[in-house]
Amino acid sequence: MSETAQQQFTRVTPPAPASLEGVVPGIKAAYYEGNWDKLPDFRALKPVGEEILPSPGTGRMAGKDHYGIVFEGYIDIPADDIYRFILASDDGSRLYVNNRLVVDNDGLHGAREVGGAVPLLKGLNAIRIEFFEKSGDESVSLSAESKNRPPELKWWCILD
Ligand SMILES: [Ca+2]
Repeated sequence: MSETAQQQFTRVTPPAPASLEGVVPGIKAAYYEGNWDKLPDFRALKPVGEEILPSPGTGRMAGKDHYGIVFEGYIDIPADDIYRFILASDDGSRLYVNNRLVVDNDGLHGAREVGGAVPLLKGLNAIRIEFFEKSGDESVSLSAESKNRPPELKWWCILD
């Protein structure tokens, strides 16, 4: 565990986790179309479709060019701890945990992993991943590790 993560743990009060009530397995993927060189402001755009995926991935946009995906859901964290998330993508992506930016992997690039650490409480914690693909190869995935017990990433989301 890095020194930065230890310092963050002492400074940051982890937010209260959400409850399991009213959630279903999977993560919500909202699809967007556009030709970008970096992540757009998705909140100002209208999605062209939505579906629930077992975990973050290119879903129904696989093989296409010029698109973006916003993933929203929760992960079930097994114990209070500092978790290091590794966000891999081609092209750019960002990870927000409990509305806080944890990993910035934005820009045009081939498959690239960027990590970031955050203290989390046991239970459901909110995840938002923004991702875009310009052209060529494409991928997006998230993994996590911790000093004690690496979590299996089980995804949950709220149905509209
Ligand atoms: Ca690409």
